[in-house]
Amino acid sequence: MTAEVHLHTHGRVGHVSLARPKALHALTQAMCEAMSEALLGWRDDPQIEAVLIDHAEGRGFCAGGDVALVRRSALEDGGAAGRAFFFAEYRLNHLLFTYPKPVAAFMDGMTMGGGVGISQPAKYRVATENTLFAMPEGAIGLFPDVGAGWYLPRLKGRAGAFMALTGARLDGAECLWAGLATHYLQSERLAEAKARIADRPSEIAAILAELSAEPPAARIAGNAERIDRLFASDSLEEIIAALEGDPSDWAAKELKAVTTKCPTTAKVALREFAEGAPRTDFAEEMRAEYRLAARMMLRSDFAEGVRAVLIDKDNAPRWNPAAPEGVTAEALDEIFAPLPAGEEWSPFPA
Ligand code: QUE
Repeated sequence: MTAEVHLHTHGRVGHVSLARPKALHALTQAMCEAMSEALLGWRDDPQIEAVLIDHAEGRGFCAGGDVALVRRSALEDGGAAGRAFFFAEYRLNHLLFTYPKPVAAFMDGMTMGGGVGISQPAKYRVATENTLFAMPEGAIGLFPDVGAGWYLPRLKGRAGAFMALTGARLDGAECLWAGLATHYLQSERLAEAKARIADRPSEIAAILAELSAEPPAARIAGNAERIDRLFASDSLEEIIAALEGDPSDWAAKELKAVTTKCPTTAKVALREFAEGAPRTDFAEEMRAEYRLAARMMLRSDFAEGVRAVLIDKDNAPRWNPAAPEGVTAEALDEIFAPLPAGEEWSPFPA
């Protein structure tokens, strides 16, 4: 057990509350395993009707995963500890995706990476005026994981490709517009919402609807047409050419966002989304993403990206390859290749 996640029941509701405030509740392996153990117990407990996921103290909701540990593992133990973390995290993601009881996730703050993986599989996804939602892995040379290859290509138009390639941060109103959130509440109503759900877990939908607020206008809606047009291709070079050819200030700003991120991350994301879009089995998605994680965590871009963003904070990563043209189809094939038998990801046994 770990003190970094609080696990309680209130009447007929299981409550998962992230409690690692010094790291903005970024997920560790111990947190993932403790959450999974509780969720498996509640799944099979007829006294439990629903589950709530939120953060306990300080700012929320969940900034990602334990990338410092993964980086250390890549440099010091060949990646074994990093793979063990992703294996446990993706099992939690899949358990939530297949959970037979309603889950409500409260994305009241930063919701990045690992936080996306534990909120998107929830039936009810609550955004607030504090929500900042992103898949920013291009900044650290990783790739959009935790099921992003399932969720993002299912968003309308090319919003998913736009988010992965630019690392765009969506606010709560934009999350509601995109379908990443199902409800928008003022954060001051969250305590009442959770208390009423704990009291009447069969009425989650009505409770959230009743406490919902009118969100402000979603800025991204005004850019949807050009997102769909300029990010239409599955080729990174074609997307960059389209942005270069557009005269708007918006395109110039997004071109800079795309071209300062890791080129290998961008090409992996576009292929990941193309392969993930037609899938019918989420376990297949997580098996594919685990292969990507096992390869991407060992590349020098990941050590360099975490150094630049989280360790030295100079925000000046030196990517290798540095340009899209340097990322070959052969290099991608190696990143996407199956793992040796016995090393592949698998979900919890049914
Ligand atoms: C891109 C990312 C991550 C990030 C910053 C990026 C990420 C992640 C964290 C993070 C932040 C605070 C912590 C922590 C991790 O930051 O995935 O442990 O305390 O986990 O620009 O992908």
